[in-house]
Amino acid sequence: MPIANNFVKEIESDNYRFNLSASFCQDCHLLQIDEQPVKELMFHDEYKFFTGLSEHMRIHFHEMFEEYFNEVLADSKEVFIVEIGCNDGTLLEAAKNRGLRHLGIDPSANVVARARERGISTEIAFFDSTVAKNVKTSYQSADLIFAANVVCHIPDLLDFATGINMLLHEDGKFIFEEPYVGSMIEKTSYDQIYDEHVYIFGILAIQKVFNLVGLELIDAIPQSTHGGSMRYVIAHRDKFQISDNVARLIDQELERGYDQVETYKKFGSECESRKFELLKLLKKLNSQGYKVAGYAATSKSTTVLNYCKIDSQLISYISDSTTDKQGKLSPGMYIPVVSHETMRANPPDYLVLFAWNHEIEILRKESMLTSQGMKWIRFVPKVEVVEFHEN
Ligand code: DWN
Repeated sequence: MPIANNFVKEIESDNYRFNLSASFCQDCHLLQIDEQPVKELMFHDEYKFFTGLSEHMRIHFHEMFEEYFNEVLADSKEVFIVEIGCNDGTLLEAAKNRGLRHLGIDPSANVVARARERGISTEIAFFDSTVAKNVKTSYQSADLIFAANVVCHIPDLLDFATGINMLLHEDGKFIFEEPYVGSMIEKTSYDQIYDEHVYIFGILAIQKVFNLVGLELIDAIPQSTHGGSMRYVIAHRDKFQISDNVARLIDQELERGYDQVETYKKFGSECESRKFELLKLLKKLNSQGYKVAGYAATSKSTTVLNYCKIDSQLISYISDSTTDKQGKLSPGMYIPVVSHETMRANPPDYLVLFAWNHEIEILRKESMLTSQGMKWIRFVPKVEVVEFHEN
């Protein structure tokens, strides 16, 4: 596999490859990839993902902020809010707009530059226990720490949890969201597995990891974002009542066998079936002379394209809103990336919905194409051609 976000200018100009496979540990309940490229190859000053490109996610993060912020607002002390993996500052903008003391920490200088343009206080760093200690010394302990789609990117979970333990105020909360292992299994969304996602978490695993450093999981709330995520709320031990959600959702995990390696073996064979079904469909459309393109050059699409071996014969281009990806080639399979405007000017017969997790937002945006007869191809939760009609 190539680096999921390494969009290149020329064919074969990237020769770095790693072996993408995953294992499940029945003791700690972590599903994790076996080999991860060094972090500097993935997160750097040309990182290609900007959170704020999705309006739906912007609203989601602002609502998330307001929900927890209101709790700490009751205190008269000066509030300090930290976001780990702040990206372009989409979430922290809500803190800044309220004039609150805040800090975003992210290792990718280019996305941080975007956050700074918005007036967000930031530090460029990979968050770990040393950074946590320094932040606490230079600022204060954090009343709220947020992270969204970040913790599953960090290999040394124990050191990470130690850092949270150090930085979190004794009455504070650490709130984070990650793609949920249960959603991935139920939908066979194998594209959640790529270099940046070291882990796909379930509640059993999260509870164990944070318990090891003296923290406690006090709530778990399912989210529809990113194809099915889980929000976890962590606090210092015995500070808050534990929500009933935790026991209920853990029971559900056990009932569904998310603690059993057999479940993951079955998931593996489901992935193989989806791969053959998608290839079969694309080859059929190609032989019938239809023009097929992709919608959104997501990180996830790198797994789909390389795992299924889909090249520009089968998908002639991918349209994407990220200017840094346009004019480049997709990692490994070298499919050209163009703007949505270019795609709309000469639409294909079929569009493969790579950003299936943003389906509602995208269909709303592209309703004109759909009404003109352009068809969509889904590969999650099953491979199918969909003709959407407006009610
Ligand atoms: O965890 C991660 C998630 C949250 O974001 C990261 N490791 C990287 C990234 O993953 P992804 O690229 O799979 O994320 P998305 O949000 O599913 O897709 C983003 C891509 O989709 C961008 O290239 C922009 C594109 N896009 C688009 O072209 N039109 C997205 C939307 C919503 C659109 O309307």
